[in-house]
Amino acid sequence: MPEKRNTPHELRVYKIVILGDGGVGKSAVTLQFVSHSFTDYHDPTIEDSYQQQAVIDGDAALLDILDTAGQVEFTAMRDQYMRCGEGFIICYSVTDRHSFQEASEYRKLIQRVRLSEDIPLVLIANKIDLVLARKVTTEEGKNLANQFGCPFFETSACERHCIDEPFYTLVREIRRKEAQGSGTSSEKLHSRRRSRWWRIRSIFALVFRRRRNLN
Ligand SMILES: Nc1nc2c(ncn2[C@@H]2O[C@H](COP(=O)(O)OP(=O)(O)OP(=O)(O)O)[C@@H](O)[C@H]2O)c(=O)[nH]1
Ligand SMILES: [Mg+2]
Repeated sequence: MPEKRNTPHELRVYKIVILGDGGVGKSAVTLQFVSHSFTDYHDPTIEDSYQQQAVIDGDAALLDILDTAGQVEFTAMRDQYMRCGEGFIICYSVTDRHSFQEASEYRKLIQRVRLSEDIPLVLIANKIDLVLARKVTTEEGKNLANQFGCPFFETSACERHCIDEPFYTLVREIRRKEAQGSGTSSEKLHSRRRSRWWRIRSIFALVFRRRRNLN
């Protein structure tokens, strides 16, 4: 009998969003992960998405990665994709202290949009090959990740150092959360509120339609 194989349709898709300040290397890290390549010029992203299959702990996964804009002029869609992401990678550059400080702002933004503390998250400190330009220590990165309660990795997209681990770890975090149950109580409340709002909106639409028909 032929061996049963997973078709792409049977793959579990993991929606991953990568966030961080402009120029920290979000696109470079993502491109290294999906295509093992690196470009040394900065082409500011508006929004790109990539798909990559992987077998993680024996289970096949399709990582659907949204590479977002760090430049403020391109961030209009931010709330929208924060609502759909199942897991987030926050990236800063060890050569840019401001990007490190902004990592906390990205975390707050996720919590504000999702109304939850328990969203699968990984923190990465990129550009560690630029040793002489380093402004943020490993210790500071670890402390921030402890504060976030999330895994932490130091990466170099340029040298392809520690590129796969953050993505694999994030999938594990998503799986762990799924195994614990379908979402926290505040998330459930949020989705209930959304459906309640949807029902109220439908009732109003019906009443207005009737009144219009009567006039
Ligand atoms: N030396 C070194 N340079 C890097 C590394 N990662 C990215 N870069 C460089 O940093 C610059 C910005 O990288 P991008 O990946 O475009 O940064 P980004 O975060 O996607 O920027 P936006 O799309 O504008 O938000 C580019 O010139 C990259 O070549 C790294 O690990 N080491
Ligand atoms: Mg980019």
